[in-house]
Amino acid sequence: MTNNKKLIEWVKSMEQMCKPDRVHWCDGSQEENDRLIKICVENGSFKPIPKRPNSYWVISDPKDVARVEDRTFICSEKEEDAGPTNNWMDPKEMKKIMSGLYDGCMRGRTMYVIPYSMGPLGSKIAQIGIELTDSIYVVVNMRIMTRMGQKVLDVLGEDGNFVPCLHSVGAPLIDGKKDVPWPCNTNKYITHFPEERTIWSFGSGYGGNALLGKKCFSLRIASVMARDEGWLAEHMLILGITPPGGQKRYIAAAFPSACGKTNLAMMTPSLPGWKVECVGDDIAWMKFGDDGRLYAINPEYGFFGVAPGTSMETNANAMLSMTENSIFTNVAFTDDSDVWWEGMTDEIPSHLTDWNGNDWTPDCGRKAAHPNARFTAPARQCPVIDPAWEDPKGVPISAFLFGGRRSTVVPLVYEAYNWNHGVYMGSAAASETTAAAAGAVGKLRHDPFAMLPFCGYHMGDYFAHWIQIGRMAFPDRLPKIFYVNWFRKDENGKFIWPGYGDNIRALKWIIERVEETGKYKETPIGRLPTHDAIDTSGLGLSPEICHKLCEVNKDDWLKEVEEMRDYYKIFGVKLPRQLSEELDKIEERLKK
Ligand code: TSX
Ligand code: MN
Repeated sequence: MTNNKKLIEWVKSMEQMCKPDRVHWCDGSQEENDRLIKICVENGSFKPIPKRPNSYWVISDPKDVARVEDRTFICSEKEEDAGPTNNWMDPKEMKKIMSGLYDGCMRGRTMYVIPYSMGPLGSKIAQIGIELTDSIYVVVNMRIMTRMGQKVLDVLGEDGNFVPCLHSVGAPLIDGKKDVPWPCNTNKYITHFPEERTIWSFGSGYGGNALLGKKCFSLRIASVMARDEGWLAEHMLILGITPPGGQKRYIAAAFPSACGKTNLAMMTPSLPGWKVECVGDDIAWMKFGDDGRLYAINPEYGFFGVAPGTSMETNANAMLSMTENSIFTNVAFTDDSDVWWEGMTDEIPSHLTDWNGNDWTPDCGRKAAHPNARFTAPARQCPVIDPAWEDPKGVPISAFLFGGRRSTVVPLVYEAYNWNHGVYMGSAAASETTAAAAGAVGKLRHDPFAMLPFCGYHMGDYFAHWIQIGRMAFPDRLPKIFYVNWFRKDENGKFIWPGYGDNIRALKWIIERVEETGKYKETPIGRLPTHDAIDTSGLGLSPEICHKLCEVNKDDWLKEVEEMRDYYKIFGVKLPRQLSEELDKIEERLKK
């Protein structure tokens, strides 16, 4: 129930365009959820997983398994506002094309109205969205990933503002056509109208294409809001660290894909007495508090994590988060009715039903789970969820981390000299490609701030916004900025850093730097830990390895500088001069 005129009018006009048989306003109740899931179980698209109460196995259309970056558009009024790293189309032209596709697209289906809040209800940092969708899969996933239902309409009130989000799988049921388990359309559009703060998505039912609160709203549209309003919407995990007997600190970290962001967000530290707690694993919204510090909320309510590679060894807390009330998409199904994926157990089942619904045996030469298979799990079920994760004022951030997957050159951890140098580090984030991504393995891919596919405007303007944030606060109130690399290898291609829970050793130095006690040496690229400053007790690392992890090779870094200079060219005149100056300074220091 709502008296919000703008909302009622918008739903009416979208209904006129999409022509569903029915419109259902979601209240978010358990009964509603049970009823929707019952429909999916009866039509065969969801399969219950008896070992995991209220959990379901879903397999998608094999052609609808991931975000579609080449079909993702930023439809700003001016092309230059989308920038060189986004696809652009004129908003009027895009609306015309998509209105044609949306015309009657929900025939034979129900249009669900999903009121949702990104962030704790009523928080000053939170925002409200309304997603219209013809997919029950989307409704039940949104109920895990966001705070959803009537309580959101209550907060919205009569004249509250919301981001309108229209979603259709683009598969009307006409002339008695029978439904399929995963309806979708080969013609896909994921579009954003930044000036209007509106999202239109067509043709896909999967994750980031369809759960519009996540990448579309919380990153692409929110990044535009944040630029205009002086805050930050970032692709960052948030975690709390408590040293033995010490003060708790919060850090936020951005990494490109395949760096183990979710694993870091809920890691089990290997150093005795240290505690790590999770506020969020993917997105951070940050605003300045009255004390001049940056306060972060996790706008999400659940985890939508990559399943393959997740195990009790790599991420026990993620495994324990998905024991109930969870949805598994494109994983395999075991003969004793549980889920399975590559990397979940040492022992590989002798028979499975794979993510295509086919028989699978270890020797069949195919993967049992799709590499991008996902679990959707409520954040509250994480054993190390932070006590403040729902605090409406957010948590104060003491440090930002950037990073990437680098087998050479980049040390384990180093600190920026100042804010602008830290912004440089964020802009320089890059990762070597893994087998999980398409294309050549081991090639360096730039992904500044891990935001390349998620920034709703020109990346050069985004860098300038980060520089601007640094001028909005006293320097001593701003988070310190660090760059980390867990993925250094030796000559034989073996990882030299143990990673995972042992990353607490790098985080310990970061915390010590926040407290101004950590020992460091000044190098051309930033402050590096002195050779004895990283606690490597019990690791059995050789002195050569320790040295390699904390050294700067001038020749390698001069090449790195040239590479960055080249990369910066794509941003043209929009590259803030402060960043080319930081690059000049690094080069000067290297040549001294
Ligand atoms: O998530 C990872 N992290 C962060 C953990 C908190 N991964 C997995 C990346 C793919 C998602 C890592 N992989 C990390 C890491 O720190 N480090 C590595 C590389 C690595 C892999 C295996 C071992 C050591 C390092 N050791 C053995 O297998 C025994
Ligand atoms: Mn992400």
